[in-house]
Amino acid sequence: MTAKPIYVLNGPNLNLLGEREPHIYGYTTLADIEANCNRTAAAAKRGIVFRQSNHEGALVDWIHEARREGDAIVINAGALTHTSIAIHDALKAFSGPVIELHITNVHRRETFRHHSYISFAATAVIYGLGVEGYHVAVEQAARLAAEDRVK
Ligand code: CA2
Repeated sequence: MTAKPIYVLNGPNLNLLGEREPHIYGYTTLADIEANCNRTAAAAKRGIVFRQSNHEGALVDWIHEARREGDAIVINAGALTHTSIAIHDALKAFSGPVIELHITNVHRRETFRHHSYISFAATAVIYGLGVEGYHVAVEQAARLAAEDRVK
């Protein structure tokens, strides 16, 4: 069967990467990250679907789309990580590998960032590697998908 793409989904405010708060998130833009993810996926002979939204429902819809069209999900849900049972429930309905990703080490930040609804539905969690985490996440998502790994 032909390999389906890896969905790389980004939540609220991540469109501001590289423009605001560079002391926390660095100077790399989301477009740069998308280009890097494309390179990483291509090396693993995969495609990616790379998206960002500031709206919870859009992310839920894309997770549903990935149930039909994708082999794995990498998700940085932004602040929705800490609040969204809807994203948790949608991810639970996805049978392939899910990698939760955060640019920063959320456990060194405010306590409200320490809890994640996404982690309950994730295969693996990567945080604190900066934007390089996307590369690691896509590489590992491709590996897990190639192994036909389910959650
Ligand atoms: O570390 C991460 O990747 C986060 O998911 C980023 C979220 C934050 O709410 C999570 O706790 C951790 C925030 C993304 C907002 O990104 C911005 C980038 C530039 C300027 C302002 C916000």
